[in-house]
Amino acid sequence: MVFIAILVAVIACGIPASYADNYEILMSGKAMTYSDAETYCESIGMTVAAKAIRDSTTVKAIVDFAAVTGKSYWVGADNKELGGYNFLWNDGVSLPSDSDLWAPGEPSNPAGKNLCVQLWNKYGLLDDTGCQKTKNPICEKSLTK
Ligand SMILES: [Ca+2]
Repeated sequence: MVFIAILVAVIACGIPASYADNYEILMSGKAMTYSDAETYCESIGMTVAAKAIRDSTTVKAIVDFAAVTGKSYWVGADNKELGGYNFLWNDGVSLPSDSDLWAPGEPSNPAGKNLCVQLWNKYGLLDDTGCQKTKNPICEKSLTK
């Protein structure tokens, strides 16, 4: 049996905090650019969520919470290094364009130079979009290191 206790931190509302069994997860209530999301997560000793999104149990809890807030969230992946369809998670792992994590028809704009990846509230799945848009960050800290 997998134990998951989800307590989600929504900063804007002051509601604390989110934990899964292998990850501490913080889903911020404040929208910001992707770059600012990276800075924000780092400022609290976390990174924009990547491993937790690849973890089928944890991502389900995250998607369920996102459905409650109705927000779209940055996850830690972009194609800034390699361009095109070559999306990488921020820990260097490839995010293939045929991954089941993508929303229907996504990634949709591989010609863009600067594309970051959101957990899109429309589908509860991933979408490539402009890094300057403002989304709420999902930060993670692995508890298993
Ligand atoms: Ca897209």
